[in-house]
Amino acid sequence: MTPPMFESVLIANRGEIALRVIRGCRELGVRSIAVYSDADAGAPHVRAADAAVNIGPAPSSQSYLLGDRIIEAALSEGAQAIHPGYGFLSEREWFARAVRDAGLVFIGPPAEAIAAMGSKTAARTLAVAHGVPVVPGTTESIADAEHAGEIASKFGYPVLLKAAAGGGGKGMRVVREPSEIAGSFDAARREAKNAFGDDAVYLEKYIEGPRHVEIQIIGDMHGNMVHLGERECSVQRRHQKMIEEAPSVAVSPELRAEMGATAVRAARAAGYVNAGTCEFLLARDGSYYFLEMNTRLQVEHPVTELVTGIDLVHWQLRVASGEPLGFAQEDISPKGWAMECRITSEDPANDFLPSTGRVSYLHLPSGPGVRWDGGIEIGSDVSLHYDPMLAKLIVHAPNRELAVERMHRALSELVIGGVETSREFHLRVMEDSEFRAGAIEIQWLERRLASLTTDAGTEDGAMLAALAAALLAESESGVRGAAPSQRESAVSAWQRAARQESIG
Ligand code: MV4
Repeated sequence: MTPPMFESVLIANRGEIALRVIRGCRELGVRSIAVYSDADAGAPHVRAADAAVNIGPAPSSQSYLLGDRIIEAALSEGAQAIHPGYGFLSEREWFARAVRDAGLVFIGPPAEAIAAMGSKTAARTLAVAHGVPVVPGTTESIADAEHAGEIASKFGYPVLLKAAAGGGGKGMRVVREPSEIAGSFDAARREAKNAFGDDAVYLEKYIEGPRHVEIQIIGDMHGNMVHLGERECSVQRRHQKMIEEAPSVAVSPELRAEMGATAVRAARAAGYVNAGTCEFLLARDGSYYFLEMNTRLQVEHPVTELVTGIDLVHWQLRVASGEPLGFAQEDISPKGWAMECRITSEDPANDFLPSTGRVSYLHLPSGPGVRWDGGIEIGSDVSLHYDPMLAKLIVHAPNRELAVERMHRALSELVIGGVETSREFHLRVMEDSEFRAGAIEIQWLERRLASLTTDAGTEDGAMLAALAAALLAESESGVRGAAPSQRESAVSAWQRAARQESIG
């Protein structure tokens, strides 16, 4: 007997992810209840939902982070469950517990699983106990600088000091020489104390030039758990991912099966249910190491949905309501290639400075293999209250080369007026020879950034005139949107025109 689906679900989030979850609810016949801050009274997610509740002023500390108020809203609106999205309350153990204690279902893992993966050293210990490979290093925190020196010598330089309470790269320090260990240890401790209120620091061997590869898993309440393959997330800047893809050029079917089984083992060890992601470093020599587990639906989940055909939000709702998983491991294999660009209100020409303003114009890409998961519309106010991610542009194509070409085409259709965005930057990445060759690792973007953002002169008059001339020439020759080889000549026509303009 299949248990009934929820009648009504509250979505404790905003922006694109709130809309994504509302869409999933609607498709399953579930009534959706939005929450919103004063700043979001006119936001798209409020109108998209079947009902909406104001939860406070604009700052998220007075609205989207107020767990008790959100639970009250869920109870008063008759919801049976709360979907937290990502960020905000999604990985707070106390919130998952409070939702459960209020007699509601938290659409995510049990509070105990969030706790088990919350401390990085606890997660490492759990992994080791279950035969999941981790980077060589300590699991205990290090008492003093002298001890740090002894351990570093034992593992060999370079080493990486990490905050036990950390994650997301805060409080990390690379140490390349014995002379630096004492100073770095003290600094790492201070940083950890400031950032997390906990000065526990541990040490790992530093892996040079790895890829960030993560495995999506999903489990039900009946002991079934599968992995949905990997996502390649190496294109990041200051620990903010910018482009994600599935599959990864570095992962063979054999490695996928092995890392997938490893991720399922780690998740099972934590008593995991619902959707989650195990993060790994994939080293140049093909060895891989478990880093941490993200106990939520992630921003980049759509690339996995596109290559597996599995709707992760549907299955989050289904397994949370008690339904068993409707597919087994052997049913899952990635088809084609998916890629996602995070469209943020940041100015790449200005060191990715956040840009604010009102969206004055919006033209969305469409056509074959294009998906837009957005949270904005014309008239939306982009403020500094919330995350700068406005939307995700996702494409699906038969192979990576075609996915890159399709992403370039889709980005070139996209127009956002009123705020600076990362669109232009993404266009340049799609044209980059190293990116096109798949030669990416976690330091790639920061190394390549200068050449991707310089001669970004499209804003000066000469370049604009040149662009207009080139576009006119393209439209006359019908080359815009044509095959890659032809587009190459359009680019050089553009460059020729630009050069002539600057000479003339
Ligand atoms: C590492 C590493 C190299 N060696 N650990 C960064 C965030 C946190 N999740 C772990 N991180 C790293 N741990 C060892 N032993 C390099 C990183 C790292 C990184 C990892 C994933 C994605 C982006 C990154 C950017 C810089 C450093």
